[in-house]
Amino acid sequence: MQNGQLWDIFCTVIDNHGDLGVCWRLTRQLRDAGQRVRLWVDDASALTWMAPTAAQEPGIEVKPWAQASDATTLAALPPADVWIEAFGCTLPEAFVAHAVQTSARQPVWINLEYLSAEDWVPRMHGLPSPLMSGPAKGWTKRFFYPGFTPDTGGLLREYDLLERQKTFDRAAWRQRHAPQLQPEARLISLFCYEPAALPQLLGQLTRTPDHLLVTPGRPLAAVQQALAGMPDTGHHPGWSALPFTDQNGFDEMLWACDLNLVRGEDSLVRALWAGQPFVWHIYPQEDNAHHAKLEAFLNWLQAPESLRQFHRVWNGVERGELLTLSPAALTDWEMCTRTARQRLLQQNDLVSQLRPLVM
Ligand code: TRH
Repeated sequence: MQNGQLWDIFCTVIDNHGDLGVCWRLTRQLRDAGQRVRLWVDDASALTWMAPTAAQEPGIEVKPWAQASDATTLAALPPADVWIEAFGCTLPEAFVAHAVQTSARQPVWINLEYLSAEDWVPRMHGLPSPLMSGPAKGWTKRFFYPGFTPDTGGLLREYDLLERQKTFDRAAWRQRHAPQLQPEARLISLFCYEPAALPQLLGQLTRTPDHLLVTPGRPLAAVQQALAGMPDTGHHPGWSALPFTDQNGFDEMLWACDLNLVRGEDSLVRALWAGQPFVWHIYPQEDNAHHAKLEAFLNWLQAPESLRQFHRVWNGVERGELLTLSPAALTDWEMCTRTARQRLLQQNDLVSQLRPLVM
């Protein structure tokens, strides 16, 4: 029975899956911490695979965005204690106006921002932002920045993550998803956009027994396109396509693989929790703002030079040869991930940092 506070999380899906992916993880983790959550989303279609049980989850209601402007819905809606405005999505004006007219005091209003390791993040985290116009003029929002250090909002981490990892049957997963894998071969997951160096990676894989597990959507399309453009040498990379899975299944893929090529925001965090070597394909921004963001992350990670170099070429920051995925490089990368994970495990997770703002 959930009798905690009531949270409204607002999410608009811009492109890709990260906005909803992060909001769904937050929703679930708040519920697991005894809270009640309404998730308002303008396009919930990805939940059919990311969280197929979403509609039946106790303590959680997934609501269509449009209903937040509907007068009949609003009149019957119990007021929330907290509003989370995810990633700068603007709350529907009618929803805000209704709350202003009917509530004695404003809910705690949190502006949840994107994840970054840049050094300005701790300075911005927690700052108030008074509203100067609109129906809620005079109310205040508060910035909440997730991050990698104790002076930020932390990272999403389930209370039972370590337990789930401990009981995970890695050998069975690998047998199920790559039954042909030779004992010396490495299993590599691919969740990316369209990395310029993808043909180079596929070229490397033609010379090894390694196997690439390709996630659906943009990664699969990118692999198919790269393969179509490769010269026919008679050697082919070992790869297979995975279907969409739910978030727990996605995590398990990362735990099972020897190297994870991840992207965006949520899967980066999941790769850290997996503790396996990983490479991040950062979400590209028009003005190349992502270059500084990538460097800041690699600095925080204390990444060895080989990992930095691989990242720069993989992300198109530098042209050149993609470093060979040697066993020595992967051992270094694994050590680096494990150390970073250990540091993170000693810090408070995001939900534990959000809750006191509300109590
Ligand atoms: O999809 P993304 O590229 O999302 C991005 C980033 O969040 C970026 O910051 C944002 O600005 C942009 O979208 C709009 O990558 P991300 O963040 O890793 O989200 C993917 C989610 O999809 C993650 O929660 C894992 C989930 N997923 C599954 O649950 N099952 C699957 O089979 C796959 C492939 C993904």
